[in-house]
Amino acid sequence: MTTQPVRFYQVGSFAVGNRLLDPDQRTVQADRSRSNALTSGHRACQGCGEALGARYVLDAAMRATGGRLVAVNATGCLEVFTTPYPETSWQVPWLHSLFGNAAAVATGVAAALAVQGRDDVRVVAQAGDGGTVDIGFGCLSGMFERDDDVLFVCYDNEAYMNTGVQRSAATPPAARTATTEAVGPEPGNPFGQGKDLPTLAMAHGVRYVATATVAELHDLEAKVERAMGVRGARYLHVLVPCPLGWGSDPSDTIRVARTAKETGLFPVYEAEGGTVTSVSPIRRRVPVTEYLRLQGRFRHVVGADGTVHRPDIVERLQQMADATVERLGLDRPAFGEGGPAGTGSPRTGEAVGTGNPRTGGPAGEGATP
Ligand SMILES: Cc1ncc(C[n+]2csc(CCOP(=O)(O)OP(=O)(O)O)c2C)c(N)n1
Ligand code: SF4
Ligand SMILES: [Mg+2]
Repeated sequence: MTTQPVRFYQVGSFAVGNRLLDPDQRTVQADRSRSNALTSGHRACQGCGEALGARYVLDAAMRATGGRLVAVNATGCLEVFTTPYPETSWQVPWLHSLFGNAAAVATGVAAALAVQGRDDVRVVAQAGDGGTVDIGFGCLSGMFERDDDVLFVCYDNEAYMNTGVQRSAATPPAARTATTEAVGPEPGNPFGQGKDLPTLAMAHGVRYVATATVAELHDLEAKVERAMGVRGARYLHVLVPCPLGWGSDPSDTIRVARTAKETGLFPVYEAEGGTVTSVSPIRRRVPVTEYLRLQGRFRHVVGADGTVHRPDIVERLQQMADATVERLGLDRPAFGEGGPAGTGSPRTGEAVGTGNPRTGGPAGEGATP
C-alpha cells in the first residue's frame, strides 16, 4: 500500500493519538505511515467536520484493506472542496458520481471487480446527508436490499451545505437554514418531519450499521475497520458539524459534535442485521441548551450565553433527547441488560419500532434509535 510519512508537530494530543500507547491501541492517524488518503491543500472551510471525518474514515479503510480501495463520492461539499479541476486532494482511486447515485455507482464498481475476480479490492461510497437521505435514498435502498459489497458512509452536516445551506431530511427541528428561516410562530425547520437513516438502514436488515461523530475519532476508526471486515452492504452515519451552516465557531467543531452526543440528541451505536448490539454511553449528560447555544442556527431558541428565548422549543428538543437516552440506555455505564428496544427488521423477523428521534414528531408506539 502506498503510504506517505507524515510529520507530526503535536505529541500526546488527541488529534494524532497518543503515541505513548501500545502500537495496537493507537489511532490510524497516529501512524506516521498512514495512507493520508485526503491530503492537505483542499478548500474546505476552517473547522470543517466533513473534511476531518472523511480523512479518518478513508485512512482507516485504507489500513483495513491494505490500500486496495476504491472510493466513490457523491456531489457535495466533500467532492467540491477536494477536487477543483485539475487538482485533487485524494490519494486513493476516487470517482465522482452524480449527486444522487453514489450507491449505484459503487455497486457497479463492486460488480465490475467481482467479474474480474478481484475480491481483494473493496469499495467505499461517500455522500453528504442530502446525497444520502434525500436524492440518493432510492439507490441506497437498492444497494441495501441487494446486499451489495459496499460500505456507504454518510457525512451528516444536516443540510445542503455545498449549495448554500438548504434544509435536508436530516435537518433537525427548529434549525434555521436558508429554506427554513427563523420566522413565525414555529421558526426554523418544522417538528415532525425528516428521516432517521440509520434506523431505515436497520429496517433493511443491513449487516452492519453504525453511527459516530468526529468527537470520538478512535471510535470512528474502529467502526470503519469493523465495517471493512464484513462483506455485503454496510452503513456508517457520521455527524460532521459545519461551522458555516451551523453558525458555530470553527474551533468548536469537536466540542459541538461531542455535545450532540452528550445531550442524547445524536445517539452513537452499532447494529447488526437490524438489531442494536452496542451503544456508546454518555459520559457526562448535559441539557440540550448546552448544544443549542453553540450554534447560530438555533440562536432564535437559545442565546450564546444560554439565555432561553423559546422555552417551548427547548422543552420539545429536550423531550426528544430524553426519549432517545431512555430507549437506548445511553446514560448507563455499559450496554445494559434488556437495554435498548431493538428496532429489528422484517428480514430478521423482529418488530420494527416506530418514531423518529430526529424529528420530534409523534412518538408513536415507542420510538427507535
Ligand atoms: C440532480 C442535482 N440536483 C442538485 C444538484 C446541486 N447540488 C450539488 S451538491 C448539493 C447539496 C449537497 O448536500 P449534501 O449531500 O448534504 O452534502 P454537503 O454539501 O452538505 O456536504 C446540491 C443540491 C446537483 N448537483 N444535482
Ligand atoms: S460549508 Fe460546511 S461542509 Fe462545506 S466545506 Fe464549509 S464547513 Fe465543510
Ligand atoms: Mg449536508
